[in-house]
Amino acid sequence: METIVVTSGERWVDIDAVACAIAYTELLNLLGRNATAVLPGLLNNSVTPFVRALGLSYETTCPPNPQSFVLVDISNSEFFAECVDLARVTEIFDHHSGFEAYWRERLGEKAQIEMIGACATFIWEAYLRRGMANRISPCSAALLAIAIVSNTLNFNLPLTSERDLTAYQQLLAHAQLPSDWLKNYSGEQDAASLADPAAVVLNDTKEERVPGLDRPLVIGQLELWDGKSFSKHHRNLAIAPLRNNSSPYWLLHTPSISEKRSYLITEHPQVQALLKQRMGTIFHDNTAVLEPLVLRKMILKSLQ
Ligand SMILES: [Mn+2]
Repeated sequence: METIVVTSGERWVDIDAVACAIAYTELLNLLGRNATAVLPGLLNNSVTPFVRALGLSYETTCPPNPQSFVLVDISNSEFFAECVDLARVTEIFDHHSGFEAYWRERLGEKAQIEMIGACATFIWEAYLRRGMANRISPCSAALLAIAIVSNTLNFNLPLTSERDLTAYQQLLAHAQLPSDWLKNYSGEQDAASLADPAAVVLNDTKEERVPGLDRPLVIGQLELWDGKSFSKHHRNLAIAPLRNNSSPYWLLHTPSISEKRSYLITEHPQVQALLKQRMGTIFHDNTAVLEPLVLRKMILKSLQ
């Protein structure tokens, strides 16, 4: 019997990857295909207890010998779930750049890689294309809706498209979410992040060479819905893993979604000077505020 595995990255998958894997598996099943969602690694803080309580249905290991693999929310094969056989990837949905040409050449129309706010939007559009919008389960609709809000930081990110907003509004009609869900969801996520900021930053750190620094710049990220809850105590915990990195140049980026701003923290005078020179960023007490909020990759781009 045919077996299709729908999966994403090996480690630290977020709500977008979880929602896409589960909802796309459901769509394939509705279409009479034998598909299984497989999420082998840890789910990150964006998959809060509220989300888990929706009743997530997935496997953590691959069934034996799948005929094909569908990848969601990822297109860099270096980070694919380890059970994926690259030769058997037949379909891919992603909204990260870098591998569009490769997959388009291999899979043609079956590679949907575009820079929009959330991969979940593509999955909902696939339901619409296949005429299955009215058959989606409340759980899958809720997962996709939450994923869109989470990945676009509540529609604040510049990548957010009209398609994300439309998909979100249509999904709400099927999702049966309580009216105060966002307050619950964001509160849970901040509480989890602030309970162990060092762990969050450690798992969300990127290192890149930038002109003007003789060692790589290490940028850690701690995403919060309400940055006002970020105290001096949390801040010291969050920068600890960055201070201990092999490169002396570090920066902590904390987007505060409800405030629609980003906080940048660095104690390094050379990093502060570089940000001032390239982005006009002014630091007071080793902290700078950017409005509206930005993405880490936008900061890195300005520094290149
Ligand atoms: Mn995503």
